[in-house]
Amino acid sequence: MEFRNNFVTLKLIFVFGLIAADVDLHVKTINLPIVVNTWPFTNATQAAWNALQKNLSAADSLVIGCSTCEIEQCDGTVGYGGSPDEHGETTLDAMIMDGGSLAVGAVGSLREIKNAIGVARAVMKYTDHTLLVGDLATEFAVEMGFKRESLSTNRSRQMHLSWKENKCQPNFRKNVVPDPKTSCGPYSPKTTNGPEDRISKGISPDNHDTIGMVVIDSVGNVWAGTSTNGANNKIPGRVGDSPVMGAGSYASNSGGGAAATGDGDIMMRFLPSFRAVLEMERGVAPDVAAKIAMTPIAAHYPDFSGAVVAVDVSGRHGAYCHGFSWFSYSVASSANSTVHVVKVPCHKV
Ligand code: SD4
Repeated sequence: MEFRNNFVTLKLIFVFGLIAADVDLHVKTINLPIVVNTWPFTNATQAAWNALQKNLSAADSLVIGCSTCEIEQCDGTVGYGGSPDEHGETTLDAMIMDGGSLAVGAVGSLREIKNAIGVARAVMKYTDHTLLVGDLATEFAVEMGFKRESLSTNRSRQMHLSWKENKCQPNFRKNVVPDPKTSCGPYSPKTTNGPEDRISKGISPDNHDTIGMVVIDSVGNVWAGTSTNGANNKIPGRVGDSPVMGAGSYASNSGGGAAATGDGDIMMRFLPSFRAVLEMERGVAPDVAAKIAMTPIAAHYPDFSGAVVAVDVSGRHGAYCHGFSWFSYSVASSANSTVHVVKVPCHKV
């Protein structure tokens, strides 16, 4: 009997010890609030973090963070004056998502408005829709008080001129005449079609950097968003992955948030941000969730370049990338409020 009592006591100590250890572990991994965004766009991270510190909502902080990149034209691939299309015009894609209500606001191929993330927020706030595109998205933005102005700059005009002088190379056309590999349009369909395969257009960290941001406030409200001027020399009307929920970004208060950057025409076929968040909802660590999300893309398209950054509801973060040599993302959190950049080596074929 005495032995039995001792055994029960020992067993209880063991069980409570495990619970205590578990609680301790849990407390240590809570790292909220947190701001994470793609690439070393640290001014954007800082702006969002400062906003959180002033008790602004996660939504407002995210809009402030992404707007900072739009104003600074981060890497020339966010905001006005970058990635001119075949006509030389810059158009913008952006989205914002609330992980609590799962509400989304997004704009695609937005013309003549600089603050695309602001317009995406306005779509969420002032409409029951999810995604507005093109000229009519501009009309909506103007109604909501955004200024209509040209998105072209000397740099974007020069980029477009160089592209035309280089026989419009590279471009995104296929199975058309004249041969899009050697000549500019106008194009018309070829009667006998060639291969449907898509060749990677040389996407690298130098020419293709969307800002994707996840903000989680101190009580666990998860918001995610993106803003980009898309792909260089795109066909006018093209919308990339960035404003597509689940592709460009995704948020869920029960899993976390994720955002993608890279070759959007490929990425949006796999909804990698949605997939990463689903994995985190099942308790998978962010870096593993990002890897699970990206692996099928690389299996189908070995030439593909892109990355997913993921943050779970405890504020753990990680990323996975393919095709680039490396990918980096910026972080500020309760654990380390100094904005810092995490560099991740990428998987290559
Ligand atoms: C797009 N995914 O439009 C975007 C561009 C981009 O990193 O990421 N860049 O395809």
